Amino acid sequence: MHTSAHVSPDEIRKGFSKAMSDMYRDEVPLYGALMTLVAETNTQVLDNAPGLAQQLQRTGEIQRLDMERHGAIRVGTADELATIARLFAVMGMQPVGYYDLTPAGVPVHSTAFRAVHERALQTSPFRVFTSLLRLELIENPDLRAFAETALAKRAIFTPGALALIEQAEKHGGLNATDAEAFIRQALETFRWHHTATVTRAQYQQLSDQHRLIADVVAFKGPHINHLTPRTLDIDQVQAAMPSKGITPKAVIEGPPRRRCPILLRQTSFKALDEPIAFSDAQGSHSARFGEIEQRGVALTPKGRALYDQLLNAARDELGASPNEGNAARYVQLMEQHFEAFPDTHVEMREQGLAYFRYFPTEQGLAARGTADQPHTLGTLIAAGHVEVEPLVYEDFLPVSAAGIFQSNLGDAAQNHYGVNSNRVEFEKALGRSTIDELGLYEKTQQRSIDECIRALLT
Ligand code: OOG
Ligand code: NI
Repeated sequence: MHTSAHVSPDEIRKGFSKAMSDMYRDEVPLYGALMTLVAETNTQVLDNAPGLAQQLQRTGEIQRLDMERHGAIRVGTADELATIARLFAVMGMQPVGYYDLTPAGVPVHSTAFRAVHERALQTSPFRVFTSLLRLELIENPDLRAFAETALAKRAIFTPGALALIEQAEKHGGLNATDAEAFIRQALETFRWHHTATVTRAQYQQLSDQHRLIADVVAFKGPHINHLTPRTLDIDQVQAAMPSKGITPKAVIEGPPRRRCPILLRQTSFKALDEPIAFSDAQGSHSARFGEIEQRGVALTPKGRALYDQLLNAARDELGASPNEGNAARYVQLMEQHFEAFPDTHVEMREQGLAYFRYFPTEQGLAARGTADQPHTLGTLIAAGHVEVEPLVYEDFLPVSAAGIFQSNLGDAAQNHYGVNSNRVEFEKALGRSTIDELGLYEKTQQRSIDECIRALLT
């Protein structure tokens, strides 16, 4: 355990998230424009919906909203993944969930590093969607060997970062000076490089195999490819983006617009081509894009099954991937199919579709120990002694993630890989197992129930 001389991992994560955001805003000015737009929209939404403000106040989300963001990186080898896991562990981030993107033609599998306890999430909800390239999917043996050699040669962590990771592991934490140095050193891994490690022809070969393969193999490190702020109204931001010179992708990924948001809705805009110095010539590469997201309530296995069923039905009926041409029809089909998903928190709770958090109210605390005080959760809620709030979804969605990847890879990249998802292989590379996100939601929900019982009934 870390001693009092150690900075809490949550504080390191908070500092790192801020440093990453500052670096990205300096490098990608559109990210700054997007942050401003999201902040303006969030203020407007909260002004117009006092109920929502109250809900987010109670769950603590209002305090974390401005610093809330996720990023994404892609690594090339098992070693890189295992070390990134150790680096994130210093900041209290653990691998949650397993996402297989190969069915959608993206040659990676992924996890999301994030804090796992509601108190830690409250200090900093920073997450990093981390993908491992599946080199075995390169068919051409020469190209595969070339990619393996190029990756084996690179060192994506600074010696300083590696030393501080070891120190944190050995001593159970870092003091303030070392934590600051760690943030600075760790940031280097995520920085953009204007130079590539390969020739322009080699880059082209890798890119012809898959744009993503070139993005990982041709560079010195796993540059952060987007940083996503959280908005309270994604449709409003999407509609306002063009007026700020930002062109969003055709459709918003995830569930349709609803009164009670569920899971996660996301949209992104394409990055510009950026000049790159290859080892023999000038060229360009585009990798960095922008994304926004709106988060809703986390779903139980039953709720998630219903979500997947309705999403698949709408997509099957569309008969093609959503794109510019069929966007309006897609939205219409999604709205139509999702009519089968209850759109009040009461129904979702009664039908066991979503997770919630329970909070004792003033009224409940005042009635503590009185003769007519209710004694079950249901009756406490009915009497207004306990308030129920949705538990926010902290994770990602594989179909949405594939859509985000694809929108930034261009139309050429539509391979279909006939391989199986391989969680075992991924976890072997990672050096540990991934955490089941549903168990985390279940525990947070239960802790809030226990706390109500403690505060009101014991
Ligand atoms: C990650 C794409 C997925 C999301 O929010 O679903 C993602 C990537 O492009 O590396 O970030
Ligand atoms: Ni993202």
